Formats: sequence, C-alpha cells, structure tokens
Amino acid sequence: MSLLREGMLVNGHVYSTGTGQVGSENAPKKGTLTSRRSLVITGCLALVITPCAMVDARSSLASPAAPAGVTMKILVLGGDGYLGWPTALHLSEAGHHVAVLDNFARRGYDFEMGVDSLVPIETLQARIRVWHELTGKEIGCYIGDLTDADFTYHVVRDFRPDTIVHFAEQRAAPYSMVDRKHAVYTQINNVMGTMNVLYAIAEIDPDIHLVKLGTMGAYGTPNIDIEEGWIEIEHKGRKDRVLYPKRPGSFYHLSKVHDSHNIEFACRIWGIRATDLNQGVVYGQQTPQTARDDRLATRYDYDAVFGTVLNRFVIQSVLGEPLMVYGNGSQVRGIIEIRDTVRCLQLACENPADRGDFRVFNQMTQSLSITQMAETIARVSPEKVTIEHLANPRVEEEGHHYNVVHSGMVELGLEPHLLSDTLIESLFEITKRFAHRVRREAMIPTIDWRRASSLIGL
Ligand code: NAD
Ligand code: USQ
Repeated sequence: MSLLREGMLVNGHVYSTGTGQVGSENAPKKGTLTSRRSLVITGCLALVITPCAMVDARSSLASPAAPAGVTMKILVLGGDGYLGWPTALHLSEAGHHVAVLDNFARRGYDFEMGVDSLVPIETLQARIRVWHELTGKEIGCYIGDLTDADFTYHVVRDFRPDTIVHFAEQRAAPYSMVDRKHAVYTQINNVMGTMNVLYAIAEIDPDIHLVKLGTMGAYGTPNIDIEEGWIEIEHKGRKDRVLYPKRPGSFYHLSKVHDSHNIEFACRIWGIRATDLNQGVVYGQQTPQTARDDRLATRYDYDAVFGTVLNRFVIQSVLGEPLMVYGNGSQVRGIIEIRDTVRCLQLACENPADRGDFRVFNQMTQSLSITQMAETIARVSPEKVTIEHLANPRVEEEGHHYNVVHSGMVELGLEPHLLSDTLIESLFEITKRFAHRVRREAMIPTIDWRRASSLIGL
C-alpha cells in the first residue's frame, strides 16, 4: 500500500491523484488557492500554518448556501473540546464533510491547574484516526489559533466551508474571574478570535453560514421573560425590535455578549448569515458516536473551574462526596443534554440563516433550580447522597424570575431529552470506571467573584 496520500507535500509539491477528498487541494469550492503546504496522515489532514495567496472575496457573493438535506462542508472550530469533538463526529456520521480546528488551549488550562479530564482522552490526531478506522470517514484537521488572523484566513480559504461551527473559546466563567490576566486573556481570545472569523467570512466567502456558540448566561436573570435573542419594545409611543438586553455574570459571559454584538453588526453591514446559539449548561458525556470506542471519548470535567454543575453532582455522588450547592440553590439555569447539543448543531447547520440575518436560538431544553438538579441526582444515584450548601463564591441572584422562550430549535425538529427521563445511569457507570482519577481537592471552589484576584492550580 502506498504511503502517499492526496495533498501530501512531497519535495515541495502537493501530491495529487486527482480524485479529491475532504479538505484536499481540489475540493470542489469557489476561488483558487495559489499556495499550500499540508500533510495528510491516515484519516487526518494536518495543516502547516502558512497564509495562502489572496482569493477574490467578491467573486462568491452571489452563491447560495447548501439547502437542508444536502451534504455540506462544515468546519468545526474548537473541535478538540468537550462539545466540538462529539459534534464533529455527529456531523460526519450524518454525511457531512467535516474538518476540525483547535489550538489545544483547553488541554493547556488543565496543565496550568494540575487537573485532567475524568475520562482519559486521546490526542486529536489519534481520535481522528480511530474514527477513520471505524467508519472509513475522513475528518480534516487544522492545528492553530483563531487569534492568528493569517492562520484563520488560511483555513477558510483552504477548506472552503459552507458552514463554520464556532465552539473555540475559553468557556469557563470561574477561569475568567481568576484575576486580571485570566479575564483579559478570555476576552481577547474570544472576541478577537470571533472577529477574525467574521472578517475571514466577509472577505473570502460571505455566503458561509456562521453557527456560533453563545450562552444563556449572557441574559443574566432579568425580572421579565427572556425572549429568543430579540425583543419588541415600545418607548414613548414608538416601537422597535432590538437585541434583548444583556446583564451577564462573569467576564466570560461578557465576552459572549461582545461576540453577539459584533456578529449582529457584521450581518447588518456585510450581509453575512449567522446563527447565535445561546446554550444553557450542558450535561452528559456520551453521544452514540463517542460511545463506539473508548478512544473516541470526549472530555468530562469535575474540577471547580471547568466542571459544570450537573456533571459535578454526578461525580460527587459517585465519590460519596456531598453535592456542592452554591448559595441557597434557588438560582435557576437552562440545561441541555450533550446528545441534544449535537442534534441542535446539526439542525442549525442544515437549516441556514438567510443572508443578512442574525438568527438567535435559546439552546436549552428545560429550566431547573440548582436545588432541583441536586435532588434529581440524589434520587437517581445508586449511592447514598448528601447535599451541602456552600457560601456562594459567585455574585448571582437567588430566588429570581426565570421564564425563557426556547421554541426555535423545537420548530426546527429537536425532540428534547429531559433530565428526568434521560439515561443518566450511563453517566454513573462512566464515573465509577474512572473515579480513581479524581483529585478531590480540585473539586473545591477557590475563585471568589468578590475579589479581583484568586488562586488556581493549587
Ligand atoms: P471546551 O473548552 O472543551 O472546547 C473549546 C475548544 O476550543 C478547546 O478544545 C480549545 O482548545 C479550543 N480553543 C479555545 N480558544 C481557541 C483559539 N483561540 N483558537 C483555536 N482553538 C481554541 O469547551 P466546550 O465545553 O466544548 O464549549 C464549547 C463552546 O460552547 C464554548 O464556546 C462555550 O462557551 C459554549 N458553551 C458550552 C457550554 C457547556 O456547558 N460546556 C454551555 C453553553 C455554551
Ligand atoms: N453551581 C453550584 N455548584 C457547583 C457548580 C455550579 O451550585 O458545583 C451553580 C453556580 O453557582 C451557577 C450554576 O450552578 O449558578 C451553573 O454553574 P456552572 O459552573 O455549571 O455553569 P456556568 O458557570 O454558568 O458555565 C457553564 C459553561 C459555560 C456556559 C454556561 C451556560 O461552563 O461555557 O456558557 O454553562 S449558562 O449557564 O447558561 O450561561
């Protein structure tokens, strides 16, 4: 069997059989590339980070987005992450041509804090190889940082996606509240990365549909119902439709607000198309695709910085630790199971927003108070569970109004799994298998919202 693969760089020349593959030089897309250095390893296209020559942006202005049901080229930014990896597999299984991009920043935060995913995870390259072995499907792979504009443009020109799914941000509220350095990093990483993506779309192919992950926490907890992104207001006898007001609770959540404003502006001035998914807290660890093989597992965080509430409660219950409810537990959050997340992403990709439309969905399936979440886990857990209330390290309202419109995804076809009827038993099984990997002290929250500087990584 020949070691040569489509697109491999051999003595300075790109090797080509003329057949074309996902992410290959002769992928059937608009525009031309005049320089390229890439290397295909089995099932994985690894990109050397060099900017390509300019492509005429305006040449593609008139082309339509791929209609629903048609195979699309989808670039998943943050494809090594908790949600990005299962989404890439789900889209690949659905028949789309997928490439992932990541700079491994998330793995770096773990090194910084001295923790690791509860479930061991393979390298991105190994995961892609395993997926190829099991399914014969290729997933392209680009390693680099979205805040590097040359790299971002290069990838968009090279892969020529119909859709960009953007997960690639620093996503932990506590991490963004450690100190000045972490807050500034979070906002630069998130806002600048998204700006580079927006400009790449506008210059290279304004027809690309941006599907961007936002957060329910961007709204905060207003004393009125939360609409789906937009609200009609009447003021002094005049009416307007405006972006729903935001009052988020961390510098991370604020970065999502800034992103949303930037994306809405880009839709308005350049006529690009975008879907902003204000997602609630995700729980769960397996999707049908990741469950096929341990080597396809996605990460599962338990620490007080990146571990999210329901996953932490499951892990705490298995370890025999009390479930740590912050404050009195009456604060309510929107939640969604990981299998619904990947379906929502598929629905958003396959039903693109119109050109110029900044479309917003509240991507959650139910609202529960933290106490209700703890009580549900306590009821379902095979172990005897206790619930403990900690002084809330965050500044957040308790006992507030919370009524959210989240019908958009259901109208597109989502059939939600609710916490009570979800098979969280599998989560207990997974947790038991890997419980020996927990560093218990990492579960205790040390980041205090009321102070400008806290310690992590002890
Ligand atoms: P994650 O940290 O596991 O994944 C994000 C990935 O993006 C990581 O692999 C990271 O290395 C990569 N990344 C970060 N900055 C990058 C950059 N500048 N260039 C290239 N890659 C970069 O996070 P996740 O839990 O999978 O969340 C994905 C997205 O969904 C985030 O935008 C998050 O805000 C949003 N979201 C997550 C949840 C949740 O509960 N996990 C809920 C709502 C919204
Ligand atoms: N909480 C506890 N105990 C814990 C952990 C959290 O009571 O052990 C409480 C928090 O005080 C908060 C709620 O649970 O009221 C949610 O906290 P979380 O850490 O699970 O989630 P959050 O910080 O809001 O962030 C997570 C993801 C983020 C995403 C967000 C969606 O990390 O990427 O944007 O969920 S949302 O909450 O809708 O904004």
